[in-house]
Amino acid sequence: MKQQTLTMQDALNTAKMLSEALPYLQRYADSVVVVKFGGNAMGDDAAMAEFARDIVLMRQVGVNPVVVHGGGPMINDMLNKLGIKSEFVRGKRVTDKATVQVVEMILSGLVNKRIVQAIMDAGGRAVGISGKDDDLMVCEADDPELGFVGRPVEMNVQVLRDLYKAGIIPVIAPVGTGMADNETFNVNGDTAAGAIAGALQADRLLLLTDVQGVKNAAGEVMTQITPDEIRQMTADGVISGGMIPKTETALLAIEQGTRAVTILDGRIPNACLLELFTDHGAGSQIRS
Ligand code: X2W
Repeated sequence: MKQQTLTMQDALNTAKMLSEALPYLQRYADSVVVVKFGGNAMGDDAAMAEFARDIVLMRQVGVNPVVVHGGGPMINDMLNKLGIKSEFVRGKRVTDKATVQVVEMILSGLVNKRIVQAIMDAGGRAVGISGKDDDLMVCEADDPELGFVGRPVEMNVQVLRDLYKAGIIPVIAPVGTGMADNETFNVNGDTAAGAIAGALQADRLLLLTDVQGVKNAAGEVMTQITPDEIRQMTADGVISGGMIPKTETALLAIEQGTRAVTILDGRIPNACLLELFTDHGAGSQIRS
C-alpha cells in the first residue's frame, strides 16, 4: 500500500482538479507560449524551482514554452558592487560601454544559466541563449540618449522552433546583436519577449511581474482588456509608469499575431498554471 501523505479529501481534490484541466490541456496542446520571467518575479531558490516545475509541466502536457527573462535587480547589484552608476529613462536603463558589458555578463551568464539549471533540475531539457545566438534578435539603437539600448528590428526565430521541436525549452537573455560588426545591445526584457512572441506568432505571451495586473481608474485589476481600452486608459493616464512598457509590448505582440497577452503576478504560486489551465485565470488578459 502507498504511504499516505494526503487525506482522502485532498487526494480527491487533486484528482478532480486534474480532470477539470482536461479541456485546457487539449486547448493548449502544441501551442507556443512565450513566458517573460522578470527579475522582480524571480524571488528565492524555492520560487525559481517552482517556476521551473511549471515550465516543465507545460512542456510535459504538449505546450511549447519559450522563456525570455529579465534580471534588472541582479544587474543593479553588480553595477553597485563595481561602483558604476546607472539610471533609467522612460523605464529603460541608460547603457554605456561599461554597463553593456555588465548587462551581458549578468543576463547571459548568471541569470540565464540559473534558469537553465532550475529547468534541468525539474527534469526538463533547456538550452540558454541570448538574442545574439543565430542572430535571433538584431537591433538598432533605440534612442541616442540611452546609449547601447536596442530596439529589435529583425528577428530570426527559426532557432527557437528548432529547439522546441527537439523537445528543448529555449531560455533567452534579452541581449541583442547589431547590424554592424561586434555590436551588443541591452534590450528591455518585456520588449524582447514581445518581439519574440510576435515573430513566433505565439498563442500566448505571459508577462510575469510583481504587480497583480492592469488596474482601472478605481484601482481594481481588470481581468479582460481590449487593445482599444488599453490605448484609451493610457491616453487618460490610468496606465502609467512601469506598466507602460508592458502594455506597449502587449499591443505590439498582438498586432504581430500573438493571440493573447496576460500581465500577471509571477510571485503567486504556480502563476503560469493558474492562468493557462484553470477556470480562474490570473492577472489581466489583453486580446482583441
Ligand atoms: C534591462 C534588461 C533587463 C530587464 C536592464 O538593463 O535592466 C533595459 O532597461 P527586468 O527584470 O525584466 O526588469 N534593459 C534596456 O529587462 O530586466
